[in-house]
Amino acid sequence: MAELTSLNLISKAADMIAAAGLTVVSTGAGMSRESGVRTFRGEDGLWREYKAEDLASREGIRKNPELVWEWYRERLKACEELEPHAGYHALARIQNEQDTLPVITQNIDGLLQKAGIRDVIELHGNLRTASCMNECGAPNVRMTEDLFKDLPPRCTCGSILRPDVVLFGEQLPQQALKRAFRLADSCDLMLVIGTSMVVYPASSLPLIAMRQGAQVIEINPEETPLSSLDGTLNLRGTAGTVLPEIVKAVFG
Ligand code: BV8
Ligand code: ZN
Repeated sequence: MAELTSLNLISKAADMIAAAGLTVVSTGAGMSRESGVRTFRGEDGLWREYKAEDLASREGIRKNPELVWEWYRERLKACEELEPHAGYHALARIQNEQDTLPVITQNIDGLLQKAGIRDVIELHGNLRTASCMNECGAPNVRMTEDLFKDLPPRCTCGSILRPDVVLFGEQLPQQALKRAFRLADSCDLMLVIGTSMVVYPASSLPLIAMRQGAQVIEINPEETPLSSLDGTLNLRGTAGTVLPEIVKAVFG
């Protein structure tokens, strides 16, 4: 019976995607789990060893520049070596078939772009560049291997560099955030994939969508605060398995 229900859920999700005018995707760290990127809160989560604020914050960089830069070097290396899994290619297929599928992401790993997915809205920045901690005006620098020769990497002015990710306590890039809010406010359907719905303001997007009448499909092996809301269709599974099944049901 359980098998049957999940098949029904897949075909229900497929019908919703086929019928929706504008579908928007919102992804968190779980979307990259099957590509080998560690999540933040899972059993092997990055934050098992460290507290988020101790690393992904200005305070953390000031207090522990070497540790924070070691952490980002490890994550950058992982992102460069890892490949997008079948769930990413499924999203790319929906985008190609429906020619619009804006993808909002909290992730900084660049895997969406690596899968050829266009129209990616990076709410929390990325690991492509780094800039001066003291905002001296020097141009930002590309995050390449030689930047990590001596840790922490320094700006031409002598201050420490920081990766161009959004650190805790920092405002999100205004353009990206405004567009994300507009999309949440106007979509017919939001696919929410692999987020624990803890970090704000990204976590408010599915709620804004639901409030204006959009349907929400959550793809996550675990419950989140979104799961129990009336407007959520819960697909209790992983991105790498569920997304390809939905795409097969929609496009054959
Ligand atoms: C801001 C970049 C305001 C860096 C990141 C108290 C209450 C509420 C809010 C706050 C508060 N105190 C402070 C705040 C605000 C704070 C916040 O939300 N804190 C949280 C911890 C409570 N937010 C901020 O500071 C933001 N800025 O609000 O600015 C402001 C206004 C004016 C002036 C100045 C400032 C900035 C937040 C951005 C922080 N940067 N990332 C980096 O990555 O190193 S956050 C980082 O953590 C990620 O980007 C992501 O957002 C978050 C992790 O969450 P998830 O992606 O959801 O990942 P997680 O591991 O938690 O969950 C994974 C999920 O996947 C799980 O559900 C799991 O079941 C599922 N999963 C696992 N495997 C799979 C899967 N799903 C599918 N398939 C699988 N295979
Ligand atoms: Zn500088």
